[in-house]
Amino acid sequence: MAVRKNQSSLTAAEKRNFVNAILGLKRNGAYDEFVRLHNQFIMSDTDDSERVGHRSPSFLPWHRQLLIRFERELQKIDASVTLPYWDWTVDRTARSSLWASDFMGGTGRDRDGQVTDGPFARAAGNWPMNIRVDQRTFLRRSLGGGGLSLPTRAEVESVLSMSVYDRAPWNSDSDGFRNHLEGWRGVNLHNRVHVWVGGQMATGVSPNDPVFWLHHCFVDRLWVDWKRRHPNSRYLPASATPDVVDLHKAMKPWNDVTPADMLDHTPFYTYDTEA
Ligand code: CU1
Ligand code: CU1
Repeated sequence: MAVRKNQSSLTAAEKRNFVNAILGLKRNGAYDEFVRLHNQFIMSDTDDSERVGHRSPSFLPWHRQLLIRFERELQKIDASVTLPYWDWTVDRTARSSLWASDFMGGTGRDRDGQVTDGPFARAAGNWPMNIRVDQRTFLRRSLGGGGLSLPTRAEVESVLSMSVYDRAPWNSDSDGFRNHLEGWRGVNLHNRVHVWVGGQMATGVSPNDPVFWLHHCFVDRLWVDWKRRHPNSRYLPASATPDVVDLHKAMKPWNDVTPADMLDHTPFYTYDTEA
């Protein structure tokens, strides 16, 4: 069984294997297909029409399925690899080992945001931006730009304490666990981290930055934590609702995966510190 670990506890070899598997997917084209798919859904997910990946109850199961598929692709290259998670309540500065040159590489340079060290730097030659929203063909970041700070543990706790999964209008206005975690309301957890990293992470082509997977892995882990704290809470909506994915409706673009299929993660993977 695949065990997903905290990125800060990975050995040098585990980091190298993860990076090499990602570079392998970039070379064989599978990586960019994930970027394209993600951007396609960001562009079509809106508050007042069909929404699947974002601004909607299925934000969590949709990204869980995306991560499972990505992790499977990595494992085709190296069966030992699992997705690590980035606990941004703990590793909360640009000096974290997450951003060292043996892993994600660091922030971008002042002039144009270009990441200049690590395996995904332009100079390394292995990380062209093929699926992009502008002409810039290199990975960009501005860690902590704009004076933003990452969410704190207390802020995470305040969101985990919400017992209702989601509520009408089932979009970015909703008052419930999903929308506060996604970040359109309240303290803003998930969205804020995208903006804190900056560069491509603040756009629809955010998976161009490999830290996307570590960020979403932690968001997924928070959903696991929430479920354990609220054993009587359920995914909502439970029945057919216009424009959103109810418990038993398939999530595009996958015709055979519903939120109900994603509620229990343990057939697919577990987290290192689960009780
Ligand atoms: Cu997303
Ligand atoms: Cu995201």
